This record gives sequence, C-alpha cells and structure tokens, in this order.
Amino acid sequence: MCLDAADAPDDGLIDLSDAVAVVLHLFGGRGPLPEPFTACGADPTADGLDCAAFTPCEEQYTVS
Ligand SMILES: [Ca+2]
Repeated sequence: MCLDAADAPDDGLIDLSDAVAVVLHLFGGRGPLPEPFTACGADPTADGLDCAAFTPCEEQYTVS
C-alpha cells in the first residue's frame, strides 16, 4: 500500500482534499501536483504517510 500516492496535495493527510486536488488538476486548470508527480520516486516531504509499495513503480523504484 502507498498512502503517499493518494496524498495529492501533499498535506500529509488522506481526506476529501485529495480527490478535490486531483479533480481540480484534471478539469480545473490547476498546475501540477507536488513531486514526484508524473514520475516514480520518493515523496520529498516528511509526513506520517508511508509508501511500502506502489505497483506501477515497483520495477522502477523500491522504497527500502
Ligand atoms: Ca492529502
């Protein structure tokens, strides 16, 4: 499970604001989501969320 991947605005919480951020990005003309948006990689922001594995990136990037 990769909770970091669900934290769209990178605020360290999983809540409705994540869905709103994605909708605004896709349909509201908002700029890109926080890094590592569009790429595989670690979340550069320290927070309480973890990313043990993210299937689309498993062969490209592994968190140890
Ligand atoms: Ca969030």
